[in-house]
Amino acid sequence: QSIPIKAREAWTRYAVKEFATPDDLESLFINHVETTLARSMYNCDNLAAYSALSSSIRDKLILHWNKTQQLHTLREAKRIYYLSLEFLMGRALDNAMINLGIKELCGKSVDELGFNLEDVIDIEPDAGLGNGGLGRLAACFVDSLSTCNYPGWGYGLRYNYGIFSQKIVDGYQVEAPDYWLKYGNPWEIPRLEIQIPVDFYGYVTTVTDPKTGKAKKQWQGGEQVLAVAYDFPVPGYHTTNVNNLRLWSSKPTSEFDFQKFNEGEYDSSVQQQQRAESITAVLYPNDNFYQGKELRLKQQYFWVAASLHDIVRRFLKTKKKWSEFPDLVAIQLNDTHPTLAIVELQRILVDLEGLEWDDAWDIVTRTFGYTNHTVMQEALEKWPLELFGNLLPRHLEIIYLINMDFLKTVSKKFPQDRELVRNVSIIEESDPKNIRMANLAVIGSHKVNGVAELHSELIKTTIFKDFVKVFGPEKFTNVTNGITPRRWLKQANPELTDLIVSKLGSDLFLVDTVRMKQIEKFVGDPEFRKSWALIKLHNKERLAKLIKKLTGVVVNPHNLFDIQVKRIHEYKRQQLNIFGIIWRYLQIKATPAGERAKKFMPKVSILGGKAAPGYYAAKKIIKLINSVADVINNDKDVGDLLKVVFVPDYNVSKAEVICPASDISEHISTAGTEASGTSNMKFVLNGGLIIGTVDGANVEITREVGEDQIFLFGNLAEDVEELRQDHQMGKIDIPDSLALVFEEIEKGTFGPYDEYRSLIESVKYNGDFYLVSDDFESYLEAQSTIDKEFKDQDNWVRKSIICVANMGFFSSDRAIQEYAENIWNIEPVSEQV
Ligand code: IMP
Ligand code: B1N
Repeated sequence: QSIPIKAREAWTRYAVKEFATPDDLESLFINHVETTLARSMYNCDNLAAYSALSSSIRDKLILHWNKTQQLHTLREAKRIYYLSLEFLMGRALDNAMINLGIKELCGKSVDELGFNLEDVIDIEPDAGLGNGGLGRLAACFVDSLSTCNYPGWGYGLRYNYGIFSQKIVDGYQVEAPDYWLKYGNPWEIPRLEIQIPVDFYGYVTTVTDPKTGKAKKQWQGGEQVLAVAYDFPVPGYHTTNVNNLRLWSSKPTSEFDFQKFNEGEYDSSVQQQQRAESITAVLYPNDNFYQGKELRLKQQYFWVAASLHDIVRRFLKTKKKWSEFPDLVAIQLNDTHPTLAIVELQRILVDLEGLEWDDAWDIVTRTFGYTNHTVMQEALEKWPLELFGNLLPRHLEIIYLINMDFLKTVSKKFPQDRELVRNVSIIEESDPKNIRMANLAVIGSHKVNGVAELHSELIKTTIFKDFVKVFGPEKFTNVTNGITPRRWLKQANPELTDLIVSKLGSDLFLVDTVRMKQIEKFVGDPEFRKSWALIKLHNKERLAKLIKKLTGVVVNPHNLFDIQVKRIHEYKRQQLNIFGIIWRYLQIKATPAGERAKKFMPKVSILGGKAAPGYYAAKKIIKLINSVADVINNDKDVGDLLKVVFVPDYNVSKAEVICPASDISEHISTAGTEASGTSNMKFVLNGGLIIGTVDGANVEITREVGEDQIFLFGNLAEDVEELRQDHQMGKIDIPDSLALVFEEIEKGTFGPYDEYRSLIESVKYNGDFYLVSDDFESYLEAQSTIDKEFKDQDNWVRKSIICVANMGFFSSDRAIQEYAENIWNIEPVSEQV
């Protein structure tokens, strides 16, 4: 309901003004301390200061948010809705201050009021609503959508518990729950009035449509829960555009069962309530792995149903014809997790809105785009038909109909090819039968994209090769991932940012990153190189301090920092890294004490990352890393020549300290397995070089920065299949170096061998699926080249500068612009027009 015209003058007169000066901010801050928090200057700690500052900034964001949304609504601009089960946002305060351009102002005010801004920033818990790359990509994308003035919303789930926090106890990973909302969340706007009912289970009936007199299907749900909206404003940089991230929280329809309550059955009376609330209780902690749990499917439908309801409601307000839906709405599926949205929209259009099937399907396919993030078999979602049909009976019917239509056209086009038909079917005719979500996503979208060039080529020749035959290659495209330079350069590395600003004369390169190219011309300036090197040293000192605090290990910031931080996964091959470290250790030990200092580059190996709680091999890798660290760090023979550190509980805010501090970072997945990788981009953007395989975005990074700036090794993707087959036939060749490493582990140097037996045997006897034995020698060779090159510090700094200068391509702004132009067909909207 809007305000009558005659009252609007008063509204305008008393319109809320956003703070603009330190004075304004201080008064607002105190106001929040005294009223919002009900505290005073006598009991205001860092946490209260964080809440008050964040609430003050939130007020500003909300004003911008309102203006932005009004503008987009008024213009009837086409919006992109980015559906992702994960948004790994990290902290919001620092980022909000930077994007609004008020960090200095805030620093002054906070100081005046008796606080230190860095301490206040550090209080904030990470919003860890994601596992790794896929979730952080979604977070970078919403930042870029806002910065580039695109009308775009993210839709996700508001998990009460994000990704678990990792403790290391006796070298083992121990998981602790991450209750990130413990002290409330000043960044969210609860929309308690937006409550969308979502049905599960039940049955399908046939009813007569009163309008047409025709029979039609109707789903009668058996269990209902409510989806409550929580909005997170997403500010852009150098713009007042603020987009929205809407996260859904589940809640029961009626508080609890009164009948049971009155009958004295207190326990069972609250069961229904708990069932509803459990839907958004916790994020599934798997990365690149599919686990067919019913609760996960419930999460997916709950989120998809609420989001589509919201999107459709917003569209209906425009009073446009259904056929125009795709002109106002684009929906991007972040992996197959939201694929049910395709079915749900078809259901809304046919069952609820009464459209003809084919007209509805045309609208659906013009609306959706699908991004694939992995070709790993164990990550592909395949829901058992029974489980699916029980939870969503009408959706199963609709899937059958979609599949029937689709297979009919395929059979017509390829009458002889039974195998093709079998492969592209949504239903896997296995026992028990499965629903292949990737097939459904391809069939229901107008564009399918991979996330790096190599990966986008691979999906066309592997998992989707039959779909290329059916739809032609044009349906498949590439959008190489990117990262936001606001968080990953300006926020994480303020010193380097300032240096670049001082040379380029402005910070425009943070929104137009190809401008960074211009710093390449200062590579010959010794003063510039000196400043560059000094900043790297400062960043390494900052990390050394964090390492000391977290692990007690003292590392020398003048030594080579070699970093591998990412989820622990066999395909990412942390085992290759740790085997290499053991090799290096053995080499040091085998060298006479007097010659060691001359022969070895002093080095700090830093690893970090979480293993999925149920992933046995990954947990063994963590244990091995910690045991090896223990032995090496306490070996007097080694001293400063080699230190090994496992950083516990790797997360976004730690990444912001770690990424600027590398000399070398490791991106060493088996070729063809890492779809893109995005931390590779973060490290290079901060002036670290890379050791890597010819995989994912490493390929394009090499093209941009030049082969001399990267240390590539290992077999190529095109050779992987054959090597695996050789292994299967018993042809496995363990090089002497690796055999030596294995012997040392077998000897018990790092604890009882039984602990690591499975890790070694998977290489020696179980087919070495990840090609550790094939790539080990060439890995060591690349490492030895790094040692040599790092000696020439000046030359190293030149390479570092050339890297940063040429990383402009990897901005998520560029990625978002490609999506906008080639997939979404949306335009930026700005007030100035
Ligand atoms: P929704 O589309 O109802 O979710 O509204 C999102 C936001 O867009 C609202 O909070 C308003 O700020 C804005 N908005 C929605 N409808 C209108 C309108 O008719 N005129 C101007 N702004 C609107
Ligand atoms: O997505 C990132 C890529 O940079 C990485 O290479 C890729 O591994 C990652 C199921 C996934 N792919 N698949 C997942 C995550 C959670 C889950 O439940 C799969 N994550 C990726 C961004 O494109």
